[in-house]
Amino acid sequence: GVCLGIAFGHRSSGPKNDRFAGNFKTVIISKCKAYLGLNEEQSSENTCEKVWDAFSGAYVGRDPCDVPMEAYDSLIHAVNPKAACNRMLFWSQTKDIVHQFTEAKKCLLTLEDTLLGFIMDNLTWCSKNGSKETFSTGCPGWSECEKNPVRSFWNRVSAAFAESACGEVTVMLNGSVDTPFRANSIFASIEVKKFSSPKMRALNVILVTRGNDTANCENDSLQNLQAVLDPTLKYTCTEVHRSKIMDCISDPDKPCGACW
Ligand code: AVW
Repeated sequence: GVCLGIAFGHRSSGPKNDRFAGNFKTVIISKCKAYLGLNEEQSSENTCEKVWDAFSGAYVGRDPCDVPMEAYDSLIHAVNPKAACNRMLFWSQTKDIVHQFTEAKKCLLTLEDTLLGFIMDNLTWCSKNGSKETFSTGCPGWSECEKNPVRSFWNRVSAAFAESACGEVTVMLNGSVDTPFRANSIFASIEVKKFSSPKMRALNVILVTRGNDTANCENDSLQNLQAVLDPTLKYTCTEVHRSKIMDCISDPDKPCGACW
């Protein structure tokens, strides 16, 4: 099932749209079942069918540049994920390392380790005005139009994930770029705005560095982050060399607490 998902995840190649359409549902259902099988989460016989119905209902038959994030409201309500207090890991410009990390250590989890994030990660989809089909090629790119089905999905699930944030929250940011806290990232434009105390207590930034690096915890963009953050939240920032995290990932005996 998971392999099938990966096989259909590429945008540039793949079968023609009309042959793909029926398979996209199969990909979603099989990734959904694979996730539920691996994660002891309470679910019923028809959970994955409900996910498909709510998911496809958001964009099927609609113009691929006119799917607002609210279209996925009923999907969020259908799944209603439970928050993992003190274990939530946000990220921006650090996708590869965070997912290697959560794969190796179970102490923290990202949006892509939750049901909806897991199912849709690396997939592209859209429909057309008046169509009943799902296509996975010829869909608008991320920035081609704002209200495309993929971008609106990630905006909506990210908002829900951040809204549920509780206790101590971690974010891994990239210290090898000029602007680790990028204004039009999902983390800055959606997630940070949803963080609120007292449910959430603290935001702990892990700034991943690589020696002679461009950014440190004093970076201007991180000053902006502190300025826009709910002032009653505690804020910390720790610079951690990438190799220290990589060592931790490759050593199963190293507990999470030893990674930074
Ligand atoms: P990111 P975010 N063009 O690393 O904070 C194409 O900046 O946004 O992290 N694809 C894009 C673009 C773009 N301009 N911008 C974003 N993407 C896609 C959910 C692309 O697939 C989690 F909870 C890229 O790899 C994190 O805390 C991905 O979005 C947060 O949102 C991430 O861009 C990460 O989003």
